[in-house]
Amino acid sequence: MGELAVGKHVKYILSVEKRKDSFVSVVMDHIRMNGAYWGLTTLDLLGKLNTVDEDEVISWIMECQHESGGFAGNIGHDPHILYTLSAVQVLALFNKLDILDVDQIATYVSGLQNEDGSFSGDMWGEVDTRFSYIAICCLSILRRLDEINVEKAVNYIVSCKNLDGGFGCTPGGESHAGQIFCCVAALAITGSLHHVDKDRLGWWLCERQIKSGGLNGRPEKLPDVCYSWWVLSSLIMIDRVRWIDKEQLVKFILDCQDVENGGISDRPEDAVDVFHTYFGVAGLSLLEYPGLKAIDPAYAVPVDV
Ligand code: GRG
Repeated sequence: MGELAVGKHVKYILSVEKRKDSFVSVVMDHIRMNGAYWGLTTLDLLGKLNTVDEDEVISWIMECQHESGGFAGNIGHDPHILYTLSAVQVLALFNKLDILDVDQIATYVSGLQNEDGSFSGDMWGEVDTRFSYIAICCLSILRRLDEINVEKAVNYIVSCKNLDGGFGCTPGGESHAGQIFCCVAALAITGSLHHVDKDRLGWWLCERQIKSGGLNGRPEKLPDVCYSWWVLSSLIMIDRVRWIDKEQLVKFILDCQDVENGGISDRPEDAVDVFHTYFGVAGLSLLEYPGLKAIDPAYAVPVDV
């Protein structure tokens, strides 16, 4: 089994930021705040956050904030609850939450809660359990969970639980590992994990491991490095991580590295990107790979943050 190419991955992440006119940068322009969260959290897990210009990052983040309190994916774009969480998470990495107007952000996030307890992602109203997690995680980091109706938020998430023990986007939606992470983490943060059928969900989640050692996100689908995060963090939160073969998963993630130019891809031999580099390294952190900072499975930031 190879080793994690730490130096190469650091170089890769720093180089992505510099290639502003590349095809990838152009098509990712509107979600740059997400890219910043993935790239900077990876650097922090690798112990290399000091390789970036902190002041430059922070002033760009603050330029993405709107009067409503919400943050956009980049300057000149519309605010969304997802980029708001990413902005808060990145500021937390730099221990700079004190520069935020917490009341303003709490008003923005709590204003997106609907009558049935669900959350919309922005003013256009799409509802999804991803947004329930994001609201709960963001307000909890800012210590403002009391701004929303937590009981209704939890009841809505529970209404998205399926007979297989998993969770979907909305009531009746198919169980998917990404949504399961969102629902389980939101329930963990609000102290409501008793709503989860841990054995049933643990079984569904550990069935995601296929022969190559990698994990898929739902039955009959291809494995993808990102599920090393969505599945593993959920198994840890429900205390069933011993049900998968950790060594095989470490091997799968390491096989997805570009050991020459850095970066991690979804599957071996595919093209690398920052999203999979982050979730690969975050997965290895959950697997206690040597030399990496530990990451919190619910808040998705290093434990020391
Ligand atoms: C702070 C970690 C963190 C997350 C913020 C945005 C979000 C909250 C969570 C997203 C959860 C989610 C739905 C993840 C899945 C992403 C993904 C790879 C979707 C691909 O879906 P399909 O149907 O792929 O294309 P499959 O693997 O099912 O074929």
